[in-house]
Amino acid sequence: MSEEKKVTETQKVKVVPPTKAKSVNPKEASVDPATQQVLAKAQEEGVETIFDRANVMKPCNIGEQGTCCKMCAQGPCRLPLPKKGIEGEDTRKGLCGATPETIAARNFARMVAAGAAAHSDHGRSVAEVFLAAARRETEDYTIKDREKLLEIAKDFDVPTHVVVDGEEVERDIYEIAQDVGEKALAEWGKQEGEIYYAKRAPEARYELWKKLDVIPRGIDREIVEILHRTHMGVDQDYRNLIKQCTRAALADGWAGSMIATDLQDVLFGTPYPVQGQINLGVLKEDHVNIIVHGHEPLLSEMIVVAAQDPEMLEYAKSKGAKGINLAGMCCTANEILVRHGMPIAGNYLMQELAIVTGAVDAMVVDVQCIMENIANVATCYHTKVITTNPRAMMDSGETIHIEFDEHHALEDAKKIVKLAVDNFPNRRSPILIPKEKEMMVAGFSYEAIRYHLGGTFRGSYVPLNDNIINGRIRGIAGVVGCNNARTTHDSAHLIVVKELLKNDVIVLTTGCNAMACGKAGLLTPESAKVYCGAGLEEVCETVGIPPVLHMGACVDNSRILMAATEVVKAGGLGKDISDLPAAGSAPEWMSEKAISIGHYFVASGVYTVFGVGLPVSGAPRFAEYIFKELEQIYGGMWDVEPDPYEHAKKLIAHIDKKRKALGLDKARERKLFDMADRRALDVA
Ligand code: NFS
Ligand code: SF4
Repeated sequence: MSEEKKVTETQKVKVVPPTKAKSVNPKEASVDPATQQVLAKAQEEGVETIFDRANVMKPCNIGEQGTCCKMCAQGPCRLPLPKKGIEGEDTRKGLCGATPETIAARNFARMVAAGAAAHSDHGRSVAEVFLAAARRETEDYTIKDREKLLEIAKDFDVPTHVVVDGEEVERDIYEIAQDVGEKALAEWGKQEGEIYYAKRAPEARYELWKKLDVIPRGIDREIVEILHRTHMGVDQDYRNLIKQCTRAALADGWAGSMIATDLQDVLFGTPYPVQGQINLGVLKEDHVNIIVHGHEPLLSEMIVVAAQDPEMLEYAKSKGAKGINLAGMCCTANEILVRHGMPIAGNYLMQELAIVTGAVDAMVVDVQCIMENIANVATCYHTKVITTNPRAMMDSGETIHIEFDEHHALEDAKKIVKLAVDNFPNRRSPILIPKEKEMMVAGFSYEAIRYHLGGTFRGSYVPLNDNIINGRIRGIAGVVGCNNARTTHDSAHLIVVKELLKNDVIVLTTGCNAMACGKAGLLTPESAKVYCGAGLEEVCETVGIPPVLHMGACVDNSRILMAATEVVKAGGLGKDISDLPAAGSAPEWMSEKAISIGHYFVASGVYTVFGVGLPVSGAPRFAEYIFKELEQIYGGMWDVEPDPYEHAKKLIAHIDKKRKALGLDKARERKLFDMADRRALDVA
C-alpha cells in the first residue's frame, strides 16, 4: 500500500461543550478516585464525556425490554409491556405477527452473532499472522512457546513426530506451526463436521452437545446462520433461535476466542504471573506517554518492542522527554500486561479521561470498545489518536490512520512511536495525573494455575479440587465483563467480587472486571488477608496467590473454560462443568461480546448472572426459557440481577446447590461462620 493511502488525516470537527446542568457528579459516576478527579477536570475544562451524556440521554424503554423489531421496513414494530402488565392472553404482535418472544429472541441472537463475530474476527487476524510467522513471511513474529504449540498440535490432529529410518524424530517446529496454522484458519470457513476444540470439553459435555446437535460446524457458518434466521420471516421459534445461538456462541468460546488465545500464546508466550501497575497514575509527566487501546495484541506487541528501542529512546530525549512510557487500555492492556507486565491506564469507561489528563501524546487504537468520542476529546488536548486497523476508522475529530500490516509490523510500530515522540513538545493543557496506581499480579493462564497449585513436576488441579472438597474453598466464580455508563463505574464489579471472597469463593477474572479489581488492590496475594473468608485466605496464603486470578483479556474467557475443564478432569467434583460448584457473572456488561460469552458459559453448563439488565424483560416466555428451562437442557442458565449484593447471593446460592448435589455441604458446615460473623469481619 502506498504511503499516502496508509497515513490519512481526517477533518477537524468542533466539539460541543456540555452545559453545567448536564454534568454528572463525579462521585456518583465512579467509585475510582482517579476517575473522579479527572472527570472533574474534564468538566472544569468544558469537555464532555460519556458520564455526562449518560446523565442526559436515558435508554429507550422499548429497546431495553428487547421488544423493538427493525428487521424490516414495515417496522420498527414496538411491543413494550403494557404499564399494568399483561392481563389474560398476551396479544402483542408486530405487523407480520411476530410475538414479543420472537422479537426479543431475534435481537438476542443478533447480539450473540455480533459478539461471536468480534471475538472470532480477532481470532482470524491472529491465525493469519500466525500462519505468516509459520511460513517465515515475517521476521517480526516467531514461535515463542514451543511447548504450547506441541500441545495444541494434538488437538488439531497435527503430527508432531515423523519416523525417519525407523526412528521417531520431532518435526521441524515451523512445519508443525504451518500445519496448525492452516487447520486453525480453516476453522472459520469449515462447512461441515465439528470444530476441533469441541473435544477439549469434558467428555460428558461433548456428548451432551452431540446429542443436542449443537456442535459448531465452522465459525463463520454459525454466525451467518444467525443472520439468516433472524431475517424477516425466517426462524419464528425462540427455542430454535437459541439453539443456533448455542452453536455460534460455542464457536466463539471453544473456537474463535480459544484459537485467538492459543495462537497468541504461541507467538507471544503463555502468560505466567507477572507484576504490573494499574490506574491513571501509571502515566508519567516527564515521559512520552503512549496508550494502546482496543483488543488485538498483534500491533501492540510490536509497539512494546519499538518503545524500548534505544534509538527511539534517544530520540525521545532529544525532544526533552525522560523516556517512553507505554500503557494499555481495555483488553489490549490485559494482553500486554499478562505477557510483559506493562502498566494499565484504566478500563473501558476511562478512555476519554486518559486524554483529559493532558499527558497522553498518542492513543493508538485497533478494534472494539473504542468510543468514537475519544477523537473529539483529543481535539481539546494535544493527543494524537491513531487508528491502525482497516476495519476500524473514525470520522469524528482529527485522527491519523497508520495501517498495520504483519509483514512490516515493527516498522509500523516505530512510525507510531515516532509520531508520539514528535507530539511530546505540543502538550498544551494543564496536566493532571492522579497519584492512584496499584500493584497487581496478573497472568494466570490455566497452565499457570496448574503450575502454581502443584509445582513444576506435579503440576495439577488436584490441590484446588481437594480444597473445594474439604470446604476451604466454597466454589469458583468467573467474574468478567465490561463497564457500563448506566451504572456507577466499577461499583458493582467490586461489590460482587468482595462478597464472593468474603464467602470463600475464589474468583477468576478477565476484561474490565480484572482492571476494576486491580485498581482496588484485589489482585495481590496480600489482599487475601483483608477480603477473604478464613478458608480461602488460608489457601491463598499457603500457595501464595491472590484470591482473584487475572486470566487476561475477554478472548481469554476461553482460559476459564479450560480451567473449568481441568477441574472436572482432576476428579472428585462430578463429570461435567455443570456439576461444579461454579458460576459466572458480568456485573457491568455492555458489549454484545458479553452476550456471546454469557451464552457459551451457559451452554458449557455454567449458571451465569448478568448485572445492569438484559433486554428480554418485555418477552416473559422467552425470559423464562433462558432463565429456567435452559437449565434442564444445558445444566447452566442465564439470570439477571442488577443489585450487586443480591447478584453475589445468587452466585453463592448456586454454588451451594452444586455442593449439596455433590454431597459436599457437610464439609462446609464445619468450616463456616454464619453470615453475621462474616459481615462483622468485613473491612471493605
Ligand atoms: Ni470485554 Fe475487552 Fe472491557 Fe467489555 Fe470491552 S474492553 S473484550 S467488551 S468493555 S470487558
Ligand atoms: Fe415488524 Fe415483523 Fe418487520 Fe419486525 S419483521 S419490523 S415485527 S413487520
